[in-house]
Amino acid sequence: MSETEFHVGKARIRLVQGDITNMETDAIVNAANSSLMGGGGVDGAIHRKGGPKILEECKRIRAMEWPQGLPTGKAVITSGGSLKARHVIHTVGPIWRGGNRGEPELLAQAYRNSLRLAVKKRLKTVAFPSISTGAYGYPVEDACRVALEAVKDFLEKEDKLDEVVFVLFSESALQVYVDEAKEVFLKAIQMC
Ligand code: AR6
Repeated sequence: MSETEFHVGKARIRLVQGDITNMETDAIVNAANSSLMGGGGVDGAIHRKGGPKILEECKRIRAMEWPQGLPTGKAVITSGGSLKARHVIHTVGPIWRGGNRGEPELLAQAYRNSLRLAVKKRLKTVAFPSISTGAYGYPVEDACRVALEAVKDFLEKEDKLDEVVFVLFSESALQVYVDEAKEVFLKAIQMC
């Protein structure tokens, strides 16, 4: 097993460094904000490369389903526009406010609700960025544990996904995720 690849049931979890907009998974997840109208970071990159179709669909979702904005932890889906991925799942991670304002649970919800939506749409492969760890200021060492645990818990209960990829923008973020993934995934195996 390569050190950046782990398994839960029949699903594979991969950790890679790169730009999520290049992924060819069925869906890529966007670390959006409640407005769903785009922004900086990974959100900006997805809308730039995916083209105006994604924003049009986001506007429709706002008008039809979430006129007040998408609440933190929830997820919605659009097409991938001109991206290689056929779909974009937009979720809103929590803004870091010191860790005692429900941030871990809200971050876990963002991952869980994104995966639920992927299963509902019969998608098989999903790529995530490191939600909340840019503009929203969530320390990556804390966020990665929440992210990996949430994905592991989901895959233990649900066997319809083939692959979940974490796409980390920097070498240092990748290293933090790899170290934590060894704790989260390999410890569980040793305990069995
Ligand atoms: N591919 C993969 N990861 C990326 C990419 C990319 N192309 N670009 C940035 N990252 P952020 P957040 C990493 O700020 O913290 C936006 O303005 C980045 O290094 O994109 O959830 C939204 O509109 C970091 O590790 O998302 C919201 O207003 C991670 O993605 C707000 O930022 C997340 O950084 C959301 O903040």
